[in-house]
Amino acid sequence: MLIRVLSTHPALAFRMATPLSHSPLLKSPSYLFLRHHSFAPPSLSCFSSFRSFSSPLSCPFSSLSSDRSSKKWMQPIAALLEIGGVKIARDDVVKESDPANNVPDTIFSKLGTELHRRDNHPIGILKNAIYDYFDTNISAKFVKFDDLCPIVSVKENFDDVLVPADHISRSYNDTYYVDAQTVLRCHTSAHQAELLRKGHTQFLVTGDVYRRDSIDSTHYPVFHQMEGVRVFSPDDWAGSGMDATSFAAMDLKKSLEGLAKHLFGTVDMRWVDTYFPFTNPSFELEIYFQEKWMEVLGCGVTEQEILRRSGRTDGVAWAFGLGLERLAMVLFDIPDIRLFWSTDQRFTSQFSEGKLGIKFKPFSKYPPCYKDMSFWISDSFTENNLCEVVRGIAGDLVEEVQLIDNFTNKKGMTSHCYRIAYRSMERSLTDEEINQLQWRVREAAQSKLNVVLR
Ligand code: FA5
Ligand code: MG
Repeated sequence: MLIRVLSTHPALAFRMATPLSHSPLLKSPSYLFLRHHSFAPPSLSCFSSFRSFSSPLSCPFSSLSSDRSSKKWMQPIAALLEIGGVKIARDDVVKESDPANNVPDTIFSKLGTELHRRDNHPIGILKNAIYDYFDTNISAKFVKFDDLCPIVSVKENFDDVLVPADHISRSYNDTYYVDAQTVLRCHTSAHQAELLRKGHTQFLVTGDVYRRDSIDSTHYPVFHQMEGVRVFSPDDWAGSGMDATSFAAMDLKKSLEGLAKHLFGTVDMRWVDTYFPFTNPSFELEIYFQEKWMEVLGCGVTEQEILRRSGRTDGVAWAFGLGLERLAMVLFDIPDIRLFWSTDQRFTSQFSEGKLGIKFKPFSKYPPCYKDMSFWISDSFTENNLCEVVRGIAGDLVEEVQLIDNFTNKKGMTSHCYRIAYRSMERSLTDEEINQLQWRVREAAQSKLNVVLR
């Protein structure tokens, strides 16, 4: 078995040389934690008042269950879902009357699906294969969590992992807020601090995570991550001849390269230096897939402050966050991230528990249909908001939303042209159906995004 690890330098040089405002890095929240920008969401000026939830590792709803009468707004009307033993109704998550709430029904409908807990689903098969690797190849025993509630406090999602108060990832544009103090977790790192505080030193957390994001074959607003954390004590690195940080970084890369080898055998991959608020140094791993470099994970040596707050002043730790869909795309040769949500038998029947060697056989390839849409943007326009509107109308029939033209006229008005690709994974779409979708998208863009169609 062979693994080729390529130099990090080309990507690093590219990232350094690309002006921030033109950088593709900023386009996509998959780089959510890369950079630190100010934001000022007008409707969420109350962000600075955080409320923490007292019940460790529990859903905010469970900590409220004993106090339902005084929290009328959180009372489930009808219990629709049960996650980690907590009942959650639509009205607990989608609150049209709360200006701080931006969770649409399309997102609520995915809550509780828990693809990672289905042993016959590619995401579940991959999770089990990663468990296997940690059980058999790493001497330390990792404790596994896969049913922690995805509704977490702002404190858990951001503060506890040192995300600065004005970091872009906290914005209404990037994160789904249930209310001003509660979010759908946007990464499994939301559970790190709590588990460390509880005394865990080696653990894996798998779960569904939620982000307002762009639309293409490797981005979806709901996806799955696996977090890994390992804490070392001074005895572990004493004989290594390395300082604690270098030792942890070395062990981290070795563990993840071993994982890639375990999953893929031969694959082209490279390490890229990056930035996260919660690790230093920080890295991303990219794998060559479908003729492009695809980022599959972020990781690094845990900031000492996080360990200090959990009462571990003498240790050093590493942490990683794997993008399970991206890894499963490589493992099973799945070309489009929407397929993970398909209930079409022609997709689901191709996978079975414990089978890693399977390559997905596309059961059909219907042609895409492209529709362009040009408009003058307003100051508040964002691409994520447009994507949310398009997904709200076309659901999984939208394959990609791409900015293809962008100019500012002499009066200072900026025009964008977006190309929307519609394609079903399961059937042919009629012209009439697509025209109707496009018409509704245009109407909604105008009424909800304050843009002027051209
Ligand atoms: C994080 O989420 C960090 N919490 C990871 C981490 C953990 C770093 C611990 C250090 C220590 P990032 O935003 O890069 O980082 O996301 C991690 C991975 O999730 C990405 O590499 C990618 O594989 C996947 N990912 C991100 N956005 C999407 C998306 N919209 N759709 C599918 N996968 C995504
Ligand atoms: Mg990233």
